[in-house]
Amino acid sequence: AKDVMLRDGSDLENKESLASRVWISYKEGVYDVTDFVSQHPGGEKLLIGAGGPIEPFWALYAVHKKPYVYDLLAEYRIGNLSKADIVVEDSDDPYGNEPSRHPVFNINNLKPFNAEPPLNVLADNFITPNELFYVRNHHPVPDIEPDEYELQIEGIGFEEPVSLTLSDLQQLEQHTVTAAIQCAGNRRADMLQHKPVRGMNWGGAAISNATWSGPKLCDLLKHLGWDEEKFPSVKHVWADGLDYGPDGTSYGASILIEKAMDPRQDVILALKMNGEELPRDHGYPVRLVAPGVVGARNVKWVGSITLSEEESHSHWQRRDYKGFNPSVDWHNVDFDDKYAVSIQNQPVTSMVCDPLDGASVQIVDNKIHLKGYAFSGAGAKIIRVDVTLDDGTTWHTAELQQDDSPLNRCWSWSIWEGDIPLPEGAKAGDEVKVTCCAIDSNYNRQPEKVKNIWNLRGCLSNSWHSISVNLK
Ligand code: MTE
Ligand code: MO
Repeated sequence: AKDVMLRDGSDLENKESLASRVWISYKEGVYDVTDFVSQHPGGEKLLIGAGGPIEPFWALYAVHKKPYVYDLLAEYRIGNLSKADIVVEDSDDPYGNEPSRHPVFNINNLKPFNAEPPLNVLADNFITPNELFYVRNHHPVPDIEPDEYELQIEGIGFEEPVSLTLSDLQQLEQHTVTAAIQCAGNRRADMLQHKPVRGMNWGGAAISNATWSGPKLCDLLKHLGWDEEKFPSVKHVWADGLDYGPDGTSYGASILIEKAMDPRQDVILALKMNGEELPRDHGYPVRLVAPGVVGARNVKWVGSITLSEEESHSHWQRRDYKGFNPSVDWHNVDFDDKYAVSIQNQPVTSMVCDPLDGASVQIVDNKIHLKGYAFSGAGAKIIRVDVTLDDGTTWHTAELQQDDSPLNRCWSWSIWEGDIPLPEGAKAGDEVKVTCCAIDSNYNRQPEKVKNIWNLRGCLSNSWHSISVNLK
């Protein structure tokens, strides 16, 4: 078995190349993962451990240590290590310098840290307090010295990268926008109930609402003398983070030039969140806030901005966060398909947050009190949230708490609330199904069923939300 391990593993040049076969060991098993690596998004992460035990590398990617990965690996097993060769290496924990977090979080994954607040806590605040704002990290949180921070601006129109300090950014005109950020995987748990998907098992609280302040990206580029008219070939603006994975790649994504350069689209380089400096978990010291655009493009710890003809080459832009026909699954998925478009703007969604599913609810005057959030992307404001307690026979309209933004330039979520009349004859001891559906200013409404929007990565799970409550 040792010979097998060394065949490629002894040669550093070769071991990262797919031209030859790639071997790893896990516990006592030896696996030929060549095909796994090319067929699974993120599979190339295995390459850093090629030619040796995979355990120390998986310690960095705890999220991969899920039973389905073991199942997937099983079919690539080609043999066993001899007893003498079984070594499990220790590695320094790259997650040794994480910020402290609020104990109320439901933690989906510790390393990297991924957590959401309980739904009924989330809906209590129109502006989510910083310490309750959901966290979605792909890497360890970088620890950035403000004095050493530099933002590089580069790409088409810049002969050389321009470097800016934090105080350069602070001296530009500051804008404040109220914007919800939502993960593409929010409510993935609902999609899972229809059919298994691959991804972090988020409930409905991978969305939060904050006020963000900083210079507009378009103002910054104009300030540097960059003229959009002169460079019509630029179609995408990349943002790359200063958080790195074990293979040295940083998190990155891109947004469209139309979004970035239109002053009314309110794309900012946020320096503040709810009036305070950004918390480390949310991108200290600088974060791209592209309101109305899916969370994944709101790059934290921004280290560089690149103007390009192409969208970002990052894994998260091209091999993740895309939607597919419900009949596409892992055996026939093609992330390069021309119809597999990277998610930017988000569709309309809503949730019942309080009470929680399965809770007991007090009847008052033949009504029950319900509360939740509603949100839509691309600046569409929520115009109505309808609620039914009898499976759609009777709909009631909830009250909305909103900011004062116009109908087509709203980046905030809405909190909905109401004393909703019970169906006739409903009494204490009964179970009632509660369903909500939001409508946005484009008169788009949520799809009724999850079945027809199911996709293998569990993205954009926005069908009607239902819970059951017990009347008391
Ligand atoms: N930016 C960097 N640099 N690294 C990341 O891991 N995660 C993205 C995005 N920006 C991420 C990032 C994803 S997928 C989401 S949903 C949001 O940040 C989460 O933002 P939050 O942690 O402030 O809620
Ligand atoms: Mo996300």
